[in-house]
Amino acid sequence: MKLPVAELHIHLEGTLEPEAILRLAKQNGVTLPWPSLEQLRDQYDFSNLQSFLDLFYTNLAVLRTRADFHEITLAYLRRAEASGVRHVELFFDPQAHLERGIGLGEVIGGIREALREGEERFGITHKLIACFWRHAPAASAMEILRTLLAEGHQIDGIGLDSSELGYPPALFRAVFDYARDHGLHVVAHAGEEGPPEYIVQALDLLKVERIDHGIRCLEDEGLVRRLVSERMPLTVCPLSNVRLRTVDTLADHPLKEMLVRGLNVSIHSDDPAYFGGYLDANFEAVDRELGLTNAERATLARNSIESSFLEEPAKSRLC
Ligand code: ES4
Ligand code: ZN
Repeated sequence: MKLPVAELHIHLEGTLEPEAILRLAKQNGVTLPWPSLEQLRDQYDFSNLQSFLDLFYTNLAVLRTRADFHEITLAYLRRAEASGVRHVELFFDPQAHLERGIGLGEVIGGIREALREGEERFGITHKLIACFWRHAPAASAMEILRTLLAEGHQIDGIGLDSSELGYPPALFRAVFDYARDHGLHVVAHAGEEGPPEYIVQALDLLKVERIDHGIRCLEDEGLVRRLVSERMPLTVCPLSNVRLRTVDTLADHPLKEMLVRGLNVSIHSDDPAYFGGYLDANFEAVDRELGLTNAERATLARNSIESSFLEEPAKSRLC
């Protein structure tokens, strides 16, 4: 992939490759339910979002120290450079680490240091986005957000992720109000497994600047028209959608239809170590199965940069 692209939908914890999981488990004295690479790899057949999240959260037990977070962030950036990524907006789940007794300073310190190093070594610029779990109480998100700000941890925005069904964005209205009032960018996963109504809530109640996934918007004509007229970015993750069975096969993926409808879509990799590949693999798979024109390829790449939170003039330099 030659065009410059921005990776706007990637969970740091989702870049943890099986080999790294076993190596860190050994190094940190952590016992996992699957001791060999073969047994671990056997777990990667998902039936829906929750079946993936169960594995994803279990594997996080191997991340213990600031050095671990530094190492996996730098490993990701090295891989990202190879796939043409010029700017990354990295998600991480503070609750996944706090609940295991790992402090915010260890997590964010390790990540930030690697992001700075990655910028020097690979020229990849970055933003860091703390995602809150929608399956946890909004009060937990609010408490952590207050702490992040009070202790001066460097984050650029907040997001909302984890199990979607049954946890409407409306629950997190106060958290997002607080984040926006404190100058943070705001995004939310919506319309991955959840209904179009969740996308509407994310727009109206959380006032998000981007929707992560959003593919179920196509079930609501009025919503599609609104998203088009507002040029609302939708960060679509094709391989993720196939592996979590939100679409049957890549050939059935609505990405092309979304482009044709004039939606502001871009391609991203979500949890590349779990879903079969990084940004380049997502582009290649879409190209192979849906057949992109040169103009569509250029539009997808440009949308990713325009939808980023990069400030000018850095943004224009990449377009
Ligand atoms: C996620 Cl694919 C996906 N959806 C929702 N939350 C997530 N956290 C990590 N990957
Ligand atoms: Zn995601």
